[in-house]
Amino acid sequence: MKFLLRVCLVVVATTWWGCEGAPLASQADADDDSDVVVEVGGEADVGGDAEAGADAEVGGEAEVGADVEVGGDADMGGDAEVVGDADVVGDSGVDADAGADGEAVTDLDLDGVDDALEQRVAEEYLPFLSVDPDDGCARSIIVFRVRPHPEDATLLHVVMDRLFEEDCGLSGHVGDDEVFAMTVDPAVPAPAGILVVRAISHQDTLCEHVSECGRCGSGVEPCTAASRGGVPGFPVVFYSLGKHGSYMSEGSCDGACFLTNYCTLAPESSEPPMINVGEPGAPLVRDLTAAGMITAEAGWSEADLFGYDPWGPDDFGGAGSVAADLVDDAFLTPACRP
Ligand SMILES: [Ca+2]
Ligand SMILES: [Ca+2]
Ligand SMILES: [Ca+2]
Repeated sequence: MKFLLRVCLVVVATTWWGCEGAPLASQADADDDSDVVVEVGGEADVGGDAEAGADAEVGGEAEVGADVEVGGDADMGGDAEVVGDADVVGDSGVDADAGADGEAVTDLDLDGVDDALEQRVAEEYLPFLSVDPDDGCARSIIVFRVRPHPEDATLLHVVMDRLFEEDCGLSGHVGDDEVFAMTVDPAVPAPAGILVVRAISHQDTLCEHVSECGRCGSGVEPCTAASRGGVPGFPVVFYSLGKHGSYMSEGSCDGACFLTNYCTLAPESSEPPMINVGEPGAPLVRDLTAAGMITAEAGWSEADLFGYDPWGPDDFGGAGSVAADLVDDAFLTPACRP
C-alpha cells in the first residue's frame, strides 16, 4: 500500500533542508507491503495554510512552536525560525488506509519520515557495538535521530548518541556521551544499506580522533565487520575500555589519546535500550527519565543524570551537550553510494 505524505518545513537561515526547489522524492521500502513516499517542496503546500487537523495530527501547534526554539538555538545559534508549518496532506486517506490494514503513518517529529520507519532503521541498521567485556561502567542507553539526508533525501542520516552513566577511565566523570553517525540507504537491507559510518572520539580535545569507514567507493576504508544477530557484515563501532571513546577500527583505538584508550572486539554486540528523540524543531523526548530510559529501575543511580532533556541546554553530567551532538555537522556523513 502507498501512503502519501507531503511535508514542507521552511527554515530560515538553514541549509540542511531544501524546500524551495523542485520536489524531492524519497521512496523507502523497509518492508514488503509498505511504501512511504515523501515529497518535500512546493511553497504552495506550505503557503496555503497549516490546517488545524494537520497540526493536531502531528502533535499540536504549541509543541511545534516551543520546540523550534530549542532546535534553532542548538543548530543555528539562535537564528533559525520555522516560518512555515508542516502540512500533512491527505489525512483522511492515511487514516482510511490505516483502518484498512492496521498500519498508520505517524510523523510526530515532522521530518517527513514515518516514525515507524525511523525505528526500524535504527534497529535493523545498527552497527555491531563492541564494548570491552571487562568494561566496568557500561550502563548506557542510545538516543538517536533519523532524518532524510540533507544532501540526498532518498537516503537517511542517522545520529546515535550513546549515553553512559559514567566514564571510568583516566580522568573519568559522571555522564559520558559518545557519538557515531551513518548514512543509510533504506532501500537496501542491512548491512549493505549501511553506506558509511563515522565516529569521533574525545571530540574537541587534544585527543580528538575522527574515523570513518563504509562502502562508498574510493577514499572510504572498508569497515571492520562482525556478525550481528547471526548476519555477517555489520560495521563495528569500538568503544574503548572505561573511557568509551568510539573508533571505527581497533587499530586506531589501541594506544590512542596518550595510551589511555584500548579497544577489543567483543564476542557479542552490546545493544542498550534505544529511543528516537525526534528532531530539533519537533522533539519526541524531553525527559529521559520520564521516557523510561534513565531510571532507578534500570539501575541508574547518578542523581545528576535523572530528568535529563536531550534537547535542553544542559550538559549530560560531566560530558557534553546531547542537543549539540544531535545537530553537529561534524557527524554529517556523506551522501555517497557504492
Ligand atoms: Ca519522522
Ligand atoms: Ca526523525
Ligand atoms: Ca568517554
